[in-house]
Amino acid sequence: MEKTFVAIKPDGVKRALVGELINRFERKGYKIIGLKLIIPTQELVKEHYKEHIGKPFYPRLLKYFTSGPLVAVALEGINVVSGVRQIVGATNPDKAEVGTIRADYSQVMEQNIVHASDSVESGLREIGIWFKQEEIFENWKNLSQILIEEMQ
Ligand code: FUP
Repeated sequence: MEKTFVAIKPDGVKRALVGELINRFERKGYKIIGLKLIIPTQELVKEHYKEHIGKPFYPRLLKYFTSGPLVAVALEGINVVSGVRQIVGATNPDKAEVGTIRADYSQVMEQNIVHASDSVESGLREIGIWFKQEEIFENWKNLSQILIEEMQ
């Protein structure tokens, strides 16, 4: 089963949108396998965004991510990486399709409210960065999984 990493960024937490945003993923049927509130260290964010080191927007990105608690979420589901990226929408909220989280809840790319892994490999890598092994709970089935299995 595919896994992905989502972060409700500090602006999402400050705007009291945590429940609303997590609900978007839960109602699709994705299973939460990891969930916590965390103020990341600069080192953690540097590891997470290592492909952006040296880019002009990087210092601001680092400041934004460490500016307050964020909610780290690990999700599991069928094609969950691309499915979550669809729900989240394009990086720039101006370009994001109406109905996606970034289009509906944000105005600028620098505060685009959520992060979602962009590939299966990134998902596993990012879950490994943000969660300890004992913080991941995979060995249970949510209702969507049970219903999908019943049809097979
Ligand atoms: P995404 O995978 O959609 O989160 O996008 P990227 O990995 O390309 O960018 C990571 C974060 O850097 C974005 F959420 C917003 C920020 N960013 C900027 O602030 N300016 C840019 O030009 C590109 C990205």
